[in-house]
Amino acid sequence: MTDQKPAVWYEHLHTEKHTGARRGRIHTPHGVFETPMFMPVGTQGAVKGVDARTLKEIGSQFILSNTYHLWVRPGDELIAEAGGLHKYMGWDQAILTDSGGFQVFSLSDARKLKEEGVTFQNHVNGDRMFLSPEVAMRIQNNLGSDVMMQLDEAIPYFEPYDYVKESMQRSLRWADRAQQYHKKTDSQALFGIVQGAGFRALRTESAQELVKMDLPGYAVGGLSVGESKTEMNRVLDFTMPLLPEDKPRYLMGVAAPDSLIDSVMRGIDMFDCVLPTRIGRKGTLMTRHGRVVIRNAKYKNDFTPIDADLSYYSDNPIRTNQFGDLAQYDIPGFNPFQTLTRSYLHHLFNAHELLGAQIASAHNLRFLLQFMEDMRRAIENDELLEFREQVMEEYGYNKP
Ligand code: PRF
Repeated sequence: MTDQKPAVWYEHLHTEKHTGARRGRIHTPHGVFETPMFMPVGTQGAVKGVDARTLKEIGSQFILSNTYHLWVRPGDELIAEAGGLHKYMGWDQAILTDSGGFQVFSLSDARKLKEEGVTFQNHVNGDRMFLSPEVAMRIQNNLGSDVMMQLDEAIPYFEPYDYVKESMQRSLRWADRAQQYHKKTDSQALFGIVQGAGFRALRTESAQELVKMDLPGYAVGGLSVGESKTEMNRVLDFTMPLLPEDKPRYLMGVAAPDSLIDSVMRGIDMFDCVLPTRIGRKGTLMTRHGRVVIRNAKYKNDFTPIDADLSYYSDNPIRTNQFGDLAQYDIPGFNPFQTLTRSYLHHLFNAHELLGAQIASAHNLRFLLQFMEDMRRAIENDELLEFREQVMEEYGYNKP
């Protein structure tokens, strides 16, 4: 028995007194990052409209990319030849790759699901492809991500019990096969994904079996797929206590501010979602006071800042904490969210200038990253419930 740490491991710093929310750090081969965290999504090896330098300036830690998309185009072997995904895309911090399960089930046509894996037609050129737990691992090994996700089947929340059970148990067998295949455990960590829709017995079986496998981290999948917030919280209420406290816990595909807080209160450390960049590039800003649709005519003559509440990570070096935030950047300069006006951003969207989509995407990511920084501080100060109340009030969730 050695006590050698896996490639990715969780360091616990503080438990919030009133809610049990966790404040910690995740150690990876590409740095140490503060939790709870939000990971911007770079599906095709690019966070849409936001370059690596800007990502750092706004305080990104991990980013997420996708096995499925990079496999289809440009190909995982090409990326391996280029020296791996970090080098290929110029990102020297941590990368998590999703396994392709969710994307195959949401994007591709003519799927055939078997015990062995899933055959489908890709969405780019219609070629038939076969994805199995082993293929997903081989691709992620080629990409060289810090965290790799097991192949799972992402099913709609309201499937009947018998199907959810069959699917969840298959995903467990796929986790086992992924673990058998994975050899690069010193440089890449494999996370398991708890499934089981809204059924307590199935979530319990899934969590317990995955925990027996002693994986370095666990995700909760199959949520935020159409069920209500109450239902999501209920699933987290009975699932989270089953996961080990000394490992990272990741809720896949969530970015609504109220859900981020509610999930952190139940013990989640990591999130990702396409929402901020997807709505940003169409002209919707996520702000502390709810959403702002910048194309709206009322912003034409609005010479107030795009978002007066938003710091640029680099212009606020006092955003440290009692633990000493490890992810600090000292890049002097310009805060576009405070310097530029809503009128200007409205104009950019009206004139179809690319810069509009870029600024709004970076804005929404910065909003969520700053939101997580504020949440981390609230946990450190045992004030998460007050933080929640304030957010619910300001964001307008409490209003009828
Ligand atoms: N599985 C995988 N990726 C995902 C999900 C899942 O269940 C979700 C569900 N919200 C988002 N992304 N592999």
